[in-house]
Amino acid sequence: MMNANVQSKPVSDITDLPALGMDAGSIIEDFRRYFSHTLGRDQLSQSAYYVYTSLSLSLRDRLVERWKNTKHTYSETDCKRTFYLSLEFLMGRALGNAMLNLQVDPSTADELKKLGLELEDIIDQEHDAGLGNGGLGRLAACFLDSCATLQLPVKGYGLRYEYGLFRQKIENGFQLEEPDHWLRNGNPWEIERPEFSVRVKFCGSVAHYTESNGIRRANWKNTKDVMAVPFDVPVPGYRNGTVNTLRLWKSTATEEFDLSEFNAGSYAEAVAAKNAAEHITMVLYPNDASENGKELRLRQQYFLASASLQDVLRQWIERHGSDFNQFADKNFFQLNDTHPTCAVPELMRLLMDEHGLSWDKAWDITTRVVAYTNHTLLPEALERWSVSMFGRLLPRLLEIIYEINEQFLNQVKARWPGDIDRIRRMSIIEEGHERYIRMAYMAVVASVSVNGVAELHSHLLQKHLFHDFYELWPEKFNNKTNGVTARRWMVSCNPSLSSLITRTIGRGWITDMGQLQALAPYAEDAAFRAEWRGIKQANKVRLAQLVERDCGVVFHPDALFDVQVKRIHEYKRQLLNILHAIHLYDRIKRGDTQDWTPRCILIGGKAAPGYLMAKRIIKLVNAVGQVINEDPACSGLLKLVFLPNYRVSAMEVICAGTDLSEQISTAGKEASGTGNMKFMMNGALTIGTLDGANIEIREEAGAENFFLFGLTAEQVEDTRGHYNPGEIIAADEDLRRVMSLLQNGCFNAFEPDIFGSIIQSIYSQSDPWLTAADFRGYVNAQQQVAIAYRDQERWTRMSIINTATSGKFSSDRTILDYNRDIWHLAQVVVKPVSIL
Ligand code: 26W
Repeated sequence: MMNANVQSKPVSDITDLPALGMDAGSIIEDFRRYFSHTLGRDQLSQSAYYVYTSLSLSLRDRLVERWKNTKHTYSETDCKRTFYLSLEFLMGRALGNAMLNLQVDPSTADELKKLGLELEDIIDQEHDAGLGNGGLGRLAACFLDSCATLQLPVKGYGLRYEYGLFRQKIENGFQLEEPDHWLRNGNPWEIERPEFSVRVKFCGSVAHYTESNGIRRANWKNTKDVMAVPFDVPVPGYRNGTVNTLRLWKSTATEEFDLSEFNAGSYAEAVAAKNAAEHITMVLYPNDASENGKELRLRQQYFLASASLQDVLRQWIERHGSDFNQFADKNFFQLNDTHPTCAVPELMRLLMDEHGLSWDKAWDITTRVVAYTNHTLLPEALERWSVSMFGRLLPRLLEIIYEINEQFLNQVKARWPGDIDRIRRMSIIEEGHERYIRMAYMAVVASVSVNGVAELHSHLLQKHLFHDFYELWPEKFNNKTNGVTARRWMVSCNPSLSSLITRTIGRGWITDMGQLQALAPYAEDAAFRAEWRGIKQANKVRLAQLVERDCGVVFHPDALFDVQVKRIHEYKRQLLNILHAIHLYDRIKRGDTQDWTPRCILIGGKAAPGYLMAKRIIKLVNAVGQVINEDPACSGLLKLVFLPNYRVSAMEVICAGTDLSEQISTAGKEASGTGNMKFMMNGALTIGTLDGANIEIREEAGAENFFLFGLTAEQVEDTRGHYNPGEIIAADEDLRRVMSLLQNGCFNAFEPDIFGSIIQSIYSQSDPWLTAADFRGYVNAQQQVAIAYRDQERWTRMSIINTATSGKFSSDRTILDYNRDIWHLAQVVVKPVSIL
C-alpha cells in the first residue's frame, strides 16, 4: 500500500503552476499533446475513443485547478459540510457537462472541425456512467450539480461499480441483459487516491472487556478485512469556480489477507479470497423498488457506510484531534433512501470503539448529523435484513442496533405505557419465525429529519408507513419535492430552445429557473410561437433519427410524439399505455379515423432481470408494435416502438423531442417522478394521474395545461376489497374489444398464450394497479390530447406555459430547501483560478 507520509521537505510547491488557458487555442494544444504524446496515437490510430479521451483529459486539467482551489477554500474556511451517501449515482456523460460548466470557448468546436473532428461525435463516444437504476440515482446526480452550482460544500460518497446497470438488448421482443463494462477503455474523469484507502471489517466476533477505569469496551476481532480505495470524480458548478467531489469506493483485498493464506500453502484459496474482496464493488444491483435480501448487497451497503465515515472521521481528526465536541456542528450526512443506513450503527461504533466516546455522547452526535430521504412507499421495496445474516456479517453492528432499539422502545413505553401492540409495530426488529431489521425504522429513529420527495408522497408517509413515528416525533417529518438540473436537462440537451429563451428573457434562468415565468406572456406572441414550434420540430427530427437507428421504424415529425420512458414496473402502468395503443389500432381497423391525429408512441425502459411480469410487458410492447408498424392501414396514423437500452444519454435526446409526457402511475404509488419534470421544462405536455409530483406540475402549469385522468390516491385506497374489473370490461365496449384482440392472439399468433399472465392480471380483482379502472378516463384524456394537438397554435401556447411554469422543478430549488431546513450550510465562494 502506498504510504501517504512519504514526503521530504518541499523546496518549493511543485503544484504551483500558471493557470491553464481557457481559450480554444490552449485547449486544442493540450488536446493534441494528450492524443499524440500521452496516449501515443497518430493519424492512423485515430480511433474516436482516443480523441474523446484526449479532449476529456485536456478539460479535466482545467477542472483540477478549480478542484484544488475548492478543496483549499473549504479547508481554510473550516466550513460545515454535507455528505450525500448513496448506493447509486447515475451521472451519465461528463464531457459535455464539463465544457458547459467550465464555459469553454465556443470556438473550440470550430478548431476541432479544422482538424476534421465534430464535437458532437466526440461527445457521443462517451460511455454513460450508469451507476444507478433510475430516479433515485439520477436525482443524486442532479443534486451534486446543484450543490456545486449553489456553492455548497457537499461531497457525494458512492461505490465504483465495475459493471453499471446492464445493457438492454431486445431479441425477438424479449429483453436480454448484457454486462456494462463501462471502465474497459479507461475513465478519464476519475482520479485514484490509494493514499486514502481505508480498511473495512467483516465477520469475526466481538469480545467485551472492562478497562481499568471501569468503562466497558467492545473488541471486534478475527475479522475478514477488505480495503476500500477511493476514486474521485470532479463535480463542476455552473461557471462559478467551484468543483465539488464525488468519491467512489472500490473494494480490493488487503495485502496480509493474501500473504497469510499463501504462507499456509493455499495459493488457490488466497486468490479466491482476493476475488471475494474484489466482488463487493463488482456490480450494481439491478433491482429498482424490490429488495431481495442478498448478502452481497448488504456487504456493499456496509462497505460504503464504513469507508465513507472513516474517511470523514480521518479528516476530522487531522484537524481537530480527538475532540468531537464540534463534530455535529460541522458535518452532516444525508441518506439516499435506507440503502446507506448502516451508517447509523457504524458511526456509533467508530465513535465508541475507535475513538473512545461514551454511548450517550456518540448517540447525541449521531442523532444530530443524520437525515433520511424516503423514495418509495411500495412495501416490496422496504429494506429488511435477516438478523441471522446481519449478525454473521456485522456482529458488532447488530449489538449496537439492539441497543438502539432497546433505548428507543423505552421511549415508546414511556409515552404509551402498556401499548404492547405499538411496541411490536414500532420495533426496529421485526419479530416472527425469522427476525428482520427494519432499516427504514432505524433510519427514522436516528434521523433529525425524514422527508418524502413530493407533497403527496410525504403526506402518505406520515399517514401510513411512518404513522406511529409521526405521532411520536411530528417535527422530524417534512417534504422536499424533487427537482432536476436545468444545466443538463435544458441548456445542454436542448441548446436551441435554451438559446431562444436566453435571447428572450436573458440568461438568469439557468441558475434561477423561477425567471422562466417571464416567458409566459410570449405564449401570446405568434412569431415567438412559430420559433418555439420550429425548434420542437427540429428536436423531433433528431429523436426520429434515434428511433430509426435503434428500432428501424420511421417516425414522421408532424405526428404527435407520445413518450413513456422509465423503469418498467406494473405500478407505472406501461400496460395502460399499450391498451390505449391497441384501442387506437382497433379504431383504425374499424375505420373510425375521422379527424385523426397521427401519433407515434415510444416506450422505453429496463426491467429488473428477475421481474418476469415487467419483462413480459416489454414483449407485449414489441409484439403490438410489430403488428401496428407492419399494418399498411396504420401508415401515417399510428406507430409504436420499444426503444432499447433507455439511459441518461438517450433521455437527453428524447425529452427535447417529446410532445406528450406519459405519467400514468396508479395514484399513490409513484413517490415523485423526475422524468415528468424533464419533459415539462422542455415544453412537453403531460397526461397524468394525481400522483407524485404530477400534482404539483399541474398546480404550476394550471389545470388547463395538463391532461388529467384517473382515480385519486384516496379512491385507489377505497377501491381495495371491492374491485371488479370483469364488470368494468363488460361495460366498456372499447375495452372489451381491446381485451378480445389481446385474448385472440392478434399479437402473438405464433407464440400462443405468452400474454396469459398479463391478461389475467388485468382481470384480477386483486390487481393492485387498477388498470381496467382507469382505462376509460385515460382514453378520454388521450382524445382531449388529440384534439388539442390538431390546433397547433393552442398546443404551442400550452407548451410555452409548461416551460414557463417549470421553475419549481429545478433541483437548485430542492437543494436550497434541503439546506434551509436540514443542512444549514453556508455558501462558500471559491476564488477564480486566474487571480490566485
Ligand atoms: C433495494 C431495492 C431498491 C432499489 C431502489 C428499493 C428502492 C429503490 C428506489 C427507492 C427506487 C427509486 O428509484 N425510487 C424513485 O425515486 C425517485 C427520486 O426520488 C422518484 O422520483 C421516483 O418516484 C421513485 O420511484
